[in-house]
Amino acid sequence: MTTTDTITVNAEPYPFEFSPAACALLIIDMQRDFLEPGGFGEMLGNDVSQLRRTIEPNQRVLALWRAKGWHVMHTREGHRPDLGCLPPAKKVRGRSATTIGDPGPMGRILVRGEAGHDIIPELYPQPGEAIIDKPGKGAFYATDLHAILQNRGIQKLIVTGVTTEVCVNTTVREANDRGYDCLVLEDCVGSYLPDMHEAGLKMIKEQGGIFGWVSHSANVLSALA
Ligand code: TIU
Repeated sequence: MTTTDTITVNAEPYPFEFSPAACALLIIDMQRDFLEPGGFGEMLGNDVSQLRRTIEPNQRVLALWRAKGWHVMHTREGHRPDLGCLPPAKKVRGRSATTIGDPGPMGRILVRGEAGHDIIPELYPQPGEAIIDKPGKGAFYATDLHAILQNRGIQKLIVTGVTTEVCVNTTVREANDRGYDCLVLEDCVGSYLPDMHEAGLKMIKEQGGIFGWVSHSANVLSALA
């Protein structure tokens, strides 16, 4: 198999085709503050086990992409230490006593450079894998993701990470409007809220794949076997 060969993955609403040279694995916000017990997510009362079930399947897909030498990119949601890129509306939303920028269980919450903001060790980026720091839910807003993808000739994205209905969904919608085809792997994305996870996947694949495709990591692995 060469990087220009076309690979077909069984998916909904119909098979997803990609050539590895023009496709990136985009792992969304697998950050300690969202996933680890004792982090910001759990502090807000969320069940982090719903996100932690995505770690192993992500490790399998990531290991494969690395072994092949294909494009891997990671994102992190967070803000400058001076909070200059934190909209006041985002700071106060939720009326929580402790919010973004405040001291949290793993450093200042969602602030770049803090321990909780970083990616979990299980999926830690390797040199050469782009890390996109984003202030919003979508990975395209106020980042150089689109420029990097264009410069590398990437047209298709395999999207994993958290959470299904928030940062994954927003990123897939942003990508779709910019002309990218996205395949979301249902076992590699997760939400604190199982019903929102299901709804988030449905929204992507309904209406003929209105925002993209949905499949399972096992289908990607078998397509490459
Ligand atoms: N990464 C991401 O999805 N950020 C969130 O705030 N997600 C929630 O589900 N809250």
